Amino acid sequence: MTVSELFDEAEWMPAPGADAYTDITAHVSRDGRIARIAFDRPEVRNAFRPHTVDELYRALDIARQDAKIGVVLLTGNGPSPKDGGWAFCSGGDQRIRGRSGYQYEPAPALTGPSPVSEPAQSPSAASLGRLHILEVQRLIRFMPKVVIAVVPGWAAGGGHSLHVVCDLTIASREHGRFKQTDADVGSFDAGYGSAYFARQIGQKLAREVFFLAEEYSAERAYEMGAVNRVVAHADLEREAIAMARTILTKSPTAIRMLKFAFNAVDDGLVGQQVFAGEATRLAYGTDEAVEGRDSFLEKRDPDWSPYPWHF
Ligand code: S0N
Repeated sequence: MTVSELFDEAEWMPAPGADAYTDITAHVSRDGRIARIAFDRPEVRNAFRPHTVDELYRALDIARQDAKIGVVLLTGNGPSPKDGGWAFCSGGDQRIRGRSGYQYEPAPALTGPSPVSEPAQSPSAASLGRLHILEVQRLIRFMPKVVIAVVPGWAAGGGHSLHVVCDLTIASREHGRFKQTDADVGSFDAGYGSAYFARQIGQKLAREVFFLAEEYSAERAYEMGAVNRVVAHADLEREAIAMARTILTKSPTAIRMLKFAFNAVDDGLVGQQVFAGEATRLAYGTDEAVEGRDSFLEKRDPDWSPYPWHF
């Protein structure tokens, strides 16, 4: 079965555990250095339900922990078998939104209007509902790899927020569309989706995107500074892979430190913690830090004399 019309079989192999996914697909490039993770619900413009978010988190976390992978492509499969429409992601599945978030329901694919139902194993958790797409946002934000939003169609609502939180965005010229529908449906991403978005494109424009909820073409999103590149639809994944390959020619440490440096100013103490963790990891590699460890283990005073106070 074809994964997506833009998917090139020659580039990819299934990611570990990919067979078990129902709502996403997950692949790794044949050299193991790029991950491709895609929403796979094109019949609902790749809207996510809680089960989709669980799978997405798992696939992203597997990519995070794979030391060979340096770049993750996050995209949406398509086109829709119903009407040929394309989507990156249209946010939370409105059919299963309850009063306290998105309600769990059994994993098999949804068709038509779906009443809220509860999984056999945990009825009380199901009735509480969840908004754990925010955990996915944080994983993208804090993973020490570059995450590229590859937008073949609609990025709407919570799908728009996901593209905002990705490090880079590349969009289809013909089908890429951006729309922040949160206020139309009574939801609001008051974190990265809005406040951080305003840091990217400016306050006036960000408020316009949210308050008017109008549709923006890929070209317009590019002019606004919300998108890095706009390319021909047929070339979208090829161009995304080329972008990833360019990033992979760079120093992994430099890219990691840069990502967390860009993040830190907007992430407060958590941003400082993440950046500092990477700095500590670097420091552990020095002879000076090894002397500190060894002196403790050898029950002697440390000898810092070879290590200057830099100026
Ligand atoms: C994407 C839109 C603009 C596409 O319009 P188009 O091309 O005219 O297609 P449609 O005919 O409307 O859609 C085709 C079929 O797909 C179904 N569908 C589309 N989107 C959804 C959806 N989100 N949920 C369920 N079904 C969807 C349509 O119903 C149609 O089905 P059929 O063929 O059976 O009629 C347009 O579709 C649109 O506006 N979609 C809705 C976008 C939206 O409002 N999304 C939700 C926004 N809110 C969130 O995402 C909140 C998420 C969240 O959890 C959160 C929580 C806290 C803090 C932050 C967040 C966050 O991340 O935002």
